[in-house]
Amino acid sequence: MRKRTLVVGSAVAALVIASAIAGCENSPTNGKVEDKKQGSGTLGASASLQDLMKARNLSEADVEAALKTYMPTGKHDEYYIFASGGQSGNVNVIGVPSMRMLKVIGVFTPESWQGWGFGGDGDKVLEGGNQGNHKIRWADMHHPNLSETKGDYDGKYLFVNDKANARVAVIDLADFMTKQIVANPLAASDHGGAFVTPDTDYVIETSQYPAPLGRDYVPLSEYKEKYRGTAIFWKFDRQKGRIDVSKSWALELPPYTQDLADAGKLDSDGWAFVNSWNSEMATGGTLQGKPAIESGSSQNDMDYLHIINWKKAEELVNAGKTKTIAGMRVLMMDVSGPEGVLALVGQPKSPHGCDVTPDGKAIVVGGKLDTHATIYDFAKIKQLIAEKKYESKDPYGLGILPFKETLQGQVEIGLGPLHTVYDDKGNAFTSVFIESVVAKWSYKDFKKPVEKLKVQYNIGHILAAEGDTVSPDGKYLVAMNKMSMDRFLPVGPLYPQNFQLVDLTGEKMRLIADMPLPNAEPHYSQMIKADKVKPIKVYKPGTNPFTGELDPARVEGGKEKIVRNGTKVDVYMTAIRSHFTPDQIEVEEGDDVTIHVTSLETSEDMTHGFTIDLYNINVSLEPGKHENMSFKADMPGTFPMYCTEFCSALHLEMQGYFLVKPKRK
Ligand code: K7E
Ligand code: CUA
Repeated sequence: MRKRTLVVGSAVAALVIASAIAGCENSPTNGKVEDKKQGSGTLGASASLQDLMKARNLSEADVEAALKTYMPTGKHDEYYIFASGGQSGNVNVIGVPSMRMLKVIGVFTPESWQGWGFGGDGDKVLEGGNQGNHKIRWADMHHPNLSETKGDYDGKYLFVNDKANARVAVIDLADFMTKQIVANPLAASDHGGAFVTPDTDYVIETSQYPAPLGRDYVPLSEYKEKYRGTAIFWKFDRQKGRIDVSKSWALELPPYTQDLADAGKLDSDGWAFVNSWNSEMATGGTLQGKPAIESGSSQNDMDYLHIINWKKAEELVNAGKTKTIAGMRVLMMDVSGPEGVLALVGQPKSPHGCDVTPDGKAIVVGGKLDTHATIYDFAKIKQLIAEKKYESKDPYGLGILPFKETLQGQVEIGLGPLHTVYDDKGNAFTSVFIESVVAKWSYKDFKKPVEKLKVQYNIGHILAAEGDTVSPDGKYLVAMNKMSMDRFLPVGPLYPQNFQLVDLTGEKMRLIADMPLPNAEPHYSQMIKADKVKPIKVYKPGTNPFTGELDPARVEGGKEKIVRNGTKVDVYMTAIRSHFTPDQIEVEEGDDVTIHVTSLETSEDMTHGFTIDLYNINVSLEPGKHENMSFKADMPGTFPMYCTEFCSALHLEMQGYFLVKPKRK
């Protein structure tokens, strides 16, 4: 007890020293001795640190946590978190250790500040995510994944999945903008994505709820025969920074509900692993007196881990051993099974999480209804498959490996282990949902958890600094909690989620900050060293961010014009403090209008916006950016158009008129 007081006491001493130093540098009374004697630093003339702690009811541990997370103005965080925005469909960018929100990247859902989805070129990206003729403008985002080089984050791209509508998006970290959305033509929902292979050759997306491939109507009575899972390997073209749909392919999977996926690395490079539940193939039917899927899918003691040799699958695909379904080349189970490209091994009851260790030698799987983390030995799996040592086959002819012979071990973790991340010292950190703890254990010697840290409350995913790469940093971990209960001011029955930052530098894990997530349920997130991400500050004048090139319709100062061709009107416009040129546009009802606007600004953080009242047109014009907005002038009347960003003292004056003359009757 005494010792502890001493240890944390030293943190307070550090704060006193730190504040005294700050006082010397900044205070106008610099150098005055009596100032330092009071020990007040910049904390205020009357309050000493002890008084302040008393007044705010802070313990020494609180002060130490504050010291570890406080970011003085102008100083930058050490890490970025790229967090799934869950049902918001967008990505949250957060700084660590301050846990300050830095950006919300518009991805699947229109984001009005960024002018994302309101008439500009971003609409074309959103269109890419339509499923058939269905325009989808939201997502249930689960797993963001940063691009990797040799198994390490390279800070170039971010990939995210949409569980509800089976889509994957590509975000370029040069400007933190979404560049592409691809729609899965085979599956109706996804979950095991978006996970990248160690050099980002592929972005993996595996389905969640089985459905006929291509989503045709098939009655549920034919579930076993016609419903399927799938794994798409989206080919990523790094040069172009886009997924190349034509070079992408898929695997047919059995209709066990595939859950999470991870790509192998180092020793297991060339392989991928997908866990699943519902080997029972339950389909519910509660009105007919059948058990709900919840219990129907929890009958068997074992479900299946899917093991995919994707390097070999790629060869078979290139050799034309595929069937084309909904435009996608699919390697069917009657080829992949006998070729040993797809094999199964048992997994204890209702598994969740599927996390390859940093050395690539093992795969760790949690069990929602099991108390263990199960650690599979990749070398053993590979050997058994090479020797075709299957203990049995599933109804689809897929070989099932002998469970016990694939294991490195199992570790008793607690109630409801889910996901696992790693540090740089051979430790694994597993989120334990029911018990609401982070369990720390060694994946080298499978010791019982060496430590458990209570978190508030009911942790889902877990993330650590570069904690799923070949070289984790340790240092920080975040518990991504599903419930916040009493942690924050009440805001009605829908509570924020709670990110809790954990300091890993000491001997024990230490909770040092809470952050409410008010815009949806984040599932996974990743944390990358900030200096690996190198965003641009301004665009080269006339750049279209969606092509990355100078736009053919870009406008130079002095070349603004309005061109009419029949009922087609093209407006070539520029924006610069504090006016649009032209600032009067008159068209006729029914005209097809395109406004091409280039920001002529070249200085950092000098953003304009452009909107036309009532026309649902709104774009953001960062310096140098070019946008094209096409719409039908179907609403006659008088519409002010203006800049939506407070850009200068005369920002309010940055306006004009868009007039639509009614058709003569
Ligand atoms: Cu929420 Cu990764 Cu979709 Cu677990 S998943 S928590
Ligand atoms: Cu431009 Cu306000």
